[in-house]
Amino acid sequence: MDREKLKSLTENSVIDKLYVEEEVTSTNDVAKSMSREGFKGRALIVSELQTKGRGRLGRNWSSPAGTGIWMSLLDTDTENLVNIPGITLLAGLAVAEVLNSLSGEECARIKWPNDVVINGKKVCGILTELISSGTESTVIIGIGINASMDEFPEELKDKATSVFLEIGQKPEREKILTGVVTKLTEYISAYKITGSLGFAMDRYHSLMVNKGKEVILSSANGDFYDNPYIATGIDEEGNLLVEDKSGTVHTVQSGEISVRGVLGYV
Ligand code: BT5
Repeated sequence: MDREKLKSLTENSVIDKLYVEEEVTSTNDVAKSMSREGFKGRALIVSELQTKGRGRLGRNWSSPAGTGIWMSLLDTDTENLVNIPGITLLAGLAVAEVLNSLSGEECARIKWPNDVVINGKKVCGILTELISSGTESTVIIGIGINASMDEFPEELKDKATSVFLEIGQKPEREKILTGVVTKLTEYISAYKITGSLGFAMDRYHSLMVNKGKEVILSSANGDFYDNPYIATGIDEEGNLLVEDKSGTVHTVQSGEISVRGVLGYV
């Protein structure tokens, strides 16, 4: 990552601090340490390689060197942040919009709650974490975007893709990163002011890949519900709305449930 090409982020006060690293365990871990050491403000940590990239629920995030955008945005100004899952949705929206403006088409879609997909495969995953100590808290938004890899390890082949494989150009990672961080910080400001996702709802719904589709819900402890449901959209807090066979609408929170399509991942 070329630090020079990212300097507009600090010059335009989108962020207060920029850390460009060669190798870290996880950019979210670096952000956590900074928060514990008393950092105040908004910082971006980006690394060429993560040796222990993390997904949700302790899952692994493959983060090979030089081919992806592995980043965390840390924000200690959380007083007016009503709802952390909403931030994940805004991050997905920002990534999908930036990838679509790069490709000139609406090919990138959001799979609620934390994936961005192109042609049914995952190009980006998001891990939002909240660190609290006493009355202070910090939100850490970890975003992984597969940028220029031309192949994936066996276990990810069917599920993962990259901007290069789908859009056909080796993207300038700094350009995507600058676009995503600029958009995301604007969205977070709007979210803090309005206290709701209302301002982003129409755009979110137009890019939501599972809207109007049959979905299968499953919980972490293996309980299954009355599947399949129809995903009808999100509410202003970012919960998923699903309709069961009798037409009753249920509200699903992101922490408690996995969602997949009837025929597979999407
Ligand atoms: C996620 O978790 O999708 C969140 C991923 C967040 C990664 C970023 S990178 C910067 C920051 N630092 C971190 O340590 N993490 C964040 P989840 O929904 O649990 O999905 C994880 C699953 O995605 C894995 O179990 C694999 O099946 C799959 N996977 C792993 N690596 C992938 C990759 N590079 N591309 C696509 N899918 C991947």
